[in-house]
Amino acid sequence: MIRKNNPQELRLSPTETDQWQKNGYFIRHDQFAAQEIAEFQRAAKQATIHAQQAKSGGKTYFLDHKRFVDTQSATLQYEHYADAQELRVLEPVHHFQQTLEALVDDPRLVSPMQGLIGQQKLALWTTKLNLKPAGGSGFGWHQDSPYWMHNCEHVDRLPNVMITLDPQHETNGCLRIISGSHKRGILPGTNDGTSLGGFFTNPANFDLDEQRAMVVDSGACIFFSPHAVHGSDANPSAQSRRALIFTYQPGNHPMLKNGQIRNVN
Ligand SMILES: O=C(O)CCC(=O)C(=O)O
Repeated sequence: MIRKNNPQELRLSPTETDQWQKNGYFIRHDQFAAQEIAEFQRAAKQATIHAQQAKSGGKTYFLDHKRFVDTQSATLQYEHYADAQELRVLEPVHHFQQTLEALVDDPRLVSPMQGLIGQQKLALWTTKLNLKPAGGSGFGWHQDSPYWMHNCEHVDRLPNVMITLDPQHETNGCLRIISGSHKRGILPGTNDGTSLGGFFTNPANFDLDEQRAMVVDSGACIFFSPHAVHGSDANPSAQSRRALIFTYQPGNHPMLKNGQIRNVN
């Protein structure tokens, strides 16, 4: 059942607070109606078109043979096969489309985030669109906090919410989280000599048996800690597995990519 836009009803429940502390994540199913999800899907498509159009003026670089393009307003990550033209991640994404800009202020995201961050006044840290197209690549086990700690002094207070735009199964590369891994703060990377290796969590520091597959329908919200070790498999299915990930922070602090302050209304 979709919750009403009643801030009282949207607050963290004691069970969710408990799950957050114990597991580093919790899930709310059925947060958005099919019509809203269809609108987010349309907005996501338009955002990728606009971002791809802007990329000719951007700066292209490769890390471990993976292509990235930084434009004035976003970073585009491409799929990992040679000469891929297909986008894998667009960050940030909300500013490309009014629907996504408005979603930043949606009480279904903001109210629980106020509880997780522990204050009313919030700002946005970053937003991502993970496209995971048919045949798209997975994400190795990592925490977000090691990526962010150099740009932020409150890295413990950057909770994520994944808003699912397609059903997510074990067979299309759903998000996986190592339950309880957030409790140990920032963990060592793999240091395997690659450029990105340091950002992938050293497997000696978490227990794979504690992984939980986030099997949900579209319209779900998966709230997870910036310290939670997480990742996902590739998508061998014939359909995309799209998701938005919005990350919030205490108010009046600048966003990750553009340094602007985007307070939540
Ligand atoms: O979309 C996914 O499956 C994982 C995303 C992820 O780990 C990330 O964006 O940091």
